[in-house]
Amino acid sequence: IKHPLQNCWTLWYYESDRSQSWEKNQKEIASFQTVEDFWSLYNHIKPASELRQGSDYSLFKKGIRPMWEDDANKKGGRWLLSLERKQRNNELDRYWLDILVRLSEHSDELCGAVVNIRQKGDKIGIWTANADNRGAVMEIGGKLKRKTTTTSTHNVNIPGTQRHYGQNWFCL
Ligand code: M7G
Repeated sequence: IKHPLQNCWTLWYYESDRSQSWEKNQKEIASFQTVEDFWSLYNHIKPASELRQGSDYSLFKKGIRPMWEDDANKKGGRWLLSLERKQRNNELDRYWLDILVRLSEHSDELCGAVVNIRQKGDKIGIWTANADNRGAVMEIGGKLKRKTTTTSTHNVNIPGTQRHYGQNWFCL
């Protein structure tokens, strides 16, 4: 007997291809709804640290696209964990897996999580459902922070081109 999760989740993979729009480069890989199916998917794919630079994995509840335009994300925000370049070797995969297995703990308040593999430094984002629900947002951030060795928490308004993220995105 398999152990069901509270939600069905979908894994997406983004690979940069300049001939196509950002949205078209987001590819749905697979969905799962049990602990066992999560592990068989996880064991089958490359670890995030081995993806090509510029790629992302996103894990979102089934039916939510990993983009800010989706209705489920519009009112949300994100916690962002910015890693240093050297952390790709020994910490990135551990942080990402830890976040994946704990996503369902807050499933009402979370939409998903994203890992960006970038030359300038990898990032892990936790996308929350409603940035006005400050209590839930802070609780999620607190748990995330206790698990990782990052610097202090502060609000950010992401400037310039990323203004679409809105003012409700947080930085850890
Ligand atoms: P990123 O991949 O989140 O981070 O955003 P990066 O700057 O470290 O690479 C890069 C670009 O991808 C953005 O400036 C947007 O053009 C596009 N992009 C990223 N996200 C998350 C979205 C999204 O949710 N919707 C759309 N339409 N474009 C996005």
